[in-house]
Amino acid sequence: MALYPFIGRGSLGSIIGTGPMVRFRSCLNADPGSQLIRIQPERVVNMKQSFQLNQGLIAALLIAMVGTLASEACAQEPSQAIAIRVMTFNLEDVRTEDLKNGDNPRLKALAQIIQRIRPTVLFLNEIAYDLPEGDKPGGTNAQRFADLYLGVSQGPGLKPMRFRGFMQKSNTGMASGFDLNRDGTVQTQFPTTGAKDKASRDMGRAYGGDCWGFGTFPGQYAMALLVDDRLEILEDQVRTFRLLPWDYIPGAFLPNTPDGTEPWFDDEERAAVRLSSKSHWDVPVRLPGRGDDAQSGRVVHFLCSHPTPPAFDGPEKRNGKRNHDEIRFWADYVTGASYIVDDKGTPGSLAPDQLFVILGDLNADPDEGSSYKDPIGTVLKSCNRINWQPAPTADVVIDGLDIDDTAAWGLRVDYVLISQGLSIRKSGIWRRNPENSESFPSDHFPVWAEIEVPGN
Ligand SMILES: [Ca+2]
Ligand SMILES: [Ca+2]
Ligand SMILES: [Ca+2]
Repeated sequence: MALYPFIGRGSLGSIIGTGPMVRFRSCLNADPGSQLIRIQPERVVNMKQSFQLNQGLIAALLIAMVGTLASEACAQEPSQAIAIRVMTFNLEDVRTEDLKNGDNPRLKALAQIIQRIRPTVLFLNEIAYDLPEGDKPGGTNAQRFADLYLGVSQGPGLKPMRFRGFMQKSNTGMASGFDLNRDGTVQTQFPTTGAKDKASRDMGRAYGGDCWGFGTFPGQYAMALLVDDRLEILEDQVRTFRLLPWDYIPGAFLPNTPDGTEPWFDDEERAAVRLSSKSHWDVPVRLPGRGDDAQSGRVVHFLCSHPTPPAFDGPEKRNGKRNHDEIRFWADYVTGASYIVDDKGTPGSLAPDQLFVILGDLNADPDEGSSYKDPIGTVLKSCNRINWQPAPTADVVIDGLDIDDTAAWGLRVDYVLISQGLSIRKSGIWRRNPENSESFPSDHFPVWAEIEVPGN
């Protein structure tokens, strides 16, 4: 029997969600000898009910389901679609020192939540990019989080998960050498990481305000994409847009001084100022193909970013305007805009036939908050390449929060948005506290979606 690569490794994701017209292929473990499992419609598990179960029961239920399904080997014929579970989670300022070992209590709590949701593809916001030191390469924090926390069971019944971590440089906390916040000084010194006194806080703010993207030390608030380690990240086709000048966008909302008499950035700054406050990534991932033909698997592009919050600025709204244009970039990228150049100098946008998922904390809510010109509602929602869906909702009600709010301060800011050609079978916002905890370990709640990818 041919071995099929695996989606979701025994997770809820691999074994829920078949409709009468669609069959999913799935294997239940990665060991040689894995069998192709065709999921029968009667095996459908109601996701909502599952999530409403006592958490302790979920793992037991999963194990039972896996056992049932694993015994049900089925024919090798290629199926028509694959379900993947995609998740985005702002971890709230995870730092390199938190990743020294696997013992940090807050990170263990974050990992426990991830192990309950069990995503196939996981995008993380606010995890520091570690700089290279001597022979040590930079950007190892993604894999460290994967190995030290997700690779270890975080509770009874929770299986370890194996991910490939993808991480690239971030503009956050990287000095520009310009007085970008126009406070009269070019700040290039950052305070000791973790110092909490007022002088250090002020120094951090002043430093961050002159960086390419706000950060109180180099690499703070970076991003990571974690992909089930049996899926292939097409590394040589990854495109990053960290360096793209903001000024390249036709009609960019570059700010003016509050009295409107002159541009906020002078000519030299304007030519250099970057659109992306962290980075914008297009990470193509190949899903399992037919039989031994790995190349036949569909490719999904994960479009990852973390636009700056439309706040912490002045009446010139430089952050609000940047937030708008950072979000607008994705609509431009998927509809053939001609101004786009990636960090390797290659021009061009995403080919029109490609499948994609936009992921991340976009720092904008379409119906409240302080966004500049509502980039979610006006730009993304009307983009004809995006298959706009109702907002995911939470199954836990919290006083003062709307059912679709993903941040503790009451906004929908975290998104999993799909392209035309993809569909969402189920989605949700996870608000349950970790076991034995009275609080949630981040100021954001993760958003997940079961995405159906058509076969070739
Ligand atoms: Ca300054
Ligand atoms: Ca809202
Ligand atoms: Ca709200």
